[in-house]
Amino acid sequence: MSAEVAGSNLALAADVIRVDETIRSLRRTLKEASSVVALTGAGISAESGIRTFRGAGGLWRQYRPEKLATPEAFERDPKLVWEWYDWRRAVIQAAKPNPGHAALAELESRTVKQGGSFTLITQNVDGLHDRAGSRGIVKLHGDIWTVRCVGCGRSERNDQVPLLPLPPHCECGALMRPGVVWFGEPLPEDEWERATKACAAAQIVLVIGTSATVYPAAGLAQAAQQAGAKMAVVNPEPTALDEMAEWVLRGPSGELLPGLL
Ligand code: BV8
Ligand code: ZN
Repeated sequence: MSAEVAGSNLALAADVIRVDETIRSLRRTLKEASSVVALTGAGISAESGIRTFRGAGGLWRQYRPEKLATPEAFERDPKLVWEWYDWRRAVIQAAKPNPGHAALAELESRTVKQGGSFTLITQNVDGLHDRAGSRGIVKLHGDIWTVRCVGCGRSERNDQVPLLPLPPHCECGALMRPGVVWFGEPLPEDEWERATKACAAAQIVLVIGTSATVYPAAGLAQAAQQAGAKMAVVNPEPTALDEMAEWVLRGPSGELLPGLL
């Protein structure tokens, strides 16, 4: 074996040891923690086959978010926006929660069993955390499996795949829209309230699969850390939060999170 191959194998081995040590240290701290917050983004669903927004092959590569994920876009072309969500719902329905979602659900039940609190705050709208068994999920950006009236705000669950070709009308006469938070729209008050409260009391904040670029969600991890929480980042790529983190697990969450149990 040539010297550089031996060298790179050694470096690789050192990396694996580093990740293992980091996981062991985080696992120990989680065992003793009585209040844990997990903040997840599109990356935790990547291994379920759901495209992220900004990565290679990401949704925002093919579509411009301003073109589709805004109230103006829906106002201008309700059919186009409705079809985009219909397509995403079909992809999500065919997807399954991956070991990363399952590990968070298990971590939650262990923390609660030992008398602690565990709050899962997600930016995702795909509902995979619900299907993995997580409880009390804080959905900052809504839920792709609900529709809401533009007029009276009435919201209902809708699991239809495919959707009707056009957005239906509510009894009040206004159009129904996807029950998600678009750019330029405020986050749901009660969800934001729950998220900020949990972050203020957290001892550990796990930041998983998010580029931390969309606000105000992205600011929650920092808020938790400023309130005294230790931060762990789980992401195959570097993020702006890495330098504030006590633990950085460099890799896919589906592979790394089960190691925290
Ligand atoms: C608001 C639902 C105000 C819809 C979404 C200029 C500067 C700063 C802010 C702004 C600005 N201009 C506008 C704003 C505000 C804007 C914003 O932050 N824009 C950004 C783009 C700059 N925010 C808003 O508009 C918010 N509202 O501010 O309202 C207000 C207040 C009062 C009254 C009126 C108005 C609303 C934002 C919500 C938008 N809705 N989603 C839908 O899904 O269709 S955002 C959507 O994008 C997601 O929900 C998520 O939040 C975001 C994507 O981020 P990520 O989840 O992090 O995904 P991303 O692809 O970016 O990254 C994936 C990560 O995973 C990567 O790091 C990758 O490395 C990693 N990964 C990949 N594979 C894996 C992995 N990790 C682990 N394992 C793997 N296997
Ligand atoms: Zn209505």
